[in-house]
Parts: sequence; C-alpha cells; structure tokens
Amino acid sequence: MLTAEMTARLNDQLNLEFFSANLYLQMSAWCSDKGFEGAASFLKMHSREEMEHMQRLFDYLSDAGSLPVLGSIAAPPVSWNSLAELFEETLNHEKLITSKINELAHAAMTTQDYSTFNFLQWYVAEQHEEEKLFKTVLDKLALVGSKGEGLFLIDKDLGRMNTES
Ligand code: OFO
Repeated sequence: MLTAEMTARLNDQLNLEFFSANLYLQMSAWCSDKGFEGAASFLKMHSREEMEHMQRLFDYLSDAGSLPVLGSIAAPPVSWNSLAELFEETLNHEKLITSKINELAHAAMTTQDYSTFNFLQWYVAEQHEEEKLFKTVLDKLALVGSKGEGLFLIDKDLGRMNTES
C-alpha cells in the first residue's frame, strides 16, 4: 500500500516520462524536417522507450492498488538552432530526470517504503545508461563540429545506433 504522498510523487514522475516521450518525438520531427533522418529515427525510438518508462510507473501504481493519474503534459519546444543544441538539451533533460529519480529513491528510503525503493532501482540503472548514451552522441557531435559532411556522417551513425539497440 503506497502512501498518498508517494502515489502523488510517482504520478508526477509518470507524467514527466510522458513529457520526455513527447520531447523526443518532437525533436525527431525537427530532425526529419532538417534532413537528419538518422537522428530522427534514433529519437523516435527513444521516445518509445520513454513511453515504456511511463508504462512501468503506471503498472506499478496500479499493481500497488493506487490510481495512476494522467495529468496535462506541457508542450515541448519545437525548434533548435542546431543538432548540437538539440542534443545538449537531451543530456540536460536526462540529468533533470536523474535528479528526480534520486529524489524519489531518497523519499522511498527515508519513509521505509522498500518496495518502491526496490522498484526504483531499475530507473537508477537506466538513468546511468541514458546519460551515458546522450553524452556519447554529444561527444561525437563535438568531434565533427558543424560542417556539412561531418554532420552527414553523424546522422548516418545515429541511424545505425538506432538499429543496433
Ligand atoms: Fe530518458 O529516461 Fe525516462 O525520462
């Protein structure tokens, strides 16, 4: 049985995961519009992963006898100045999510809600992977700079990362 406070906190996270899904889907639209088809499909796939993050929270709440509540989701931004700027935002966003997961884990631990604490371990590990992934993309972008040919190759690479994962 989850406390009302933990239920509210988990619902906040559920809605934040929904926002992440929308953010990456919107980013994929920008990439596609600019001709970065590899980045577009990479982000589209990542948006689907975020929906899984959302679904896990939905199921946990439901299985624990609490009510998942889908609130209104803020609209994501729609344009960026460059592919590098866009991926800077993905990393910053993932850092924000990591801090939210850490706060949740802390709340679960300090209220002796070990079931939720245990459930959140999956997210702790996942955030480590997510930050690593987006950092890798940013490192690649920093290597090639903003020149056309380099960006073309990075875009192809992102498309490959998508099919390999
Ligand atoms: Fe990208 O990890 Fe969920 O939000």
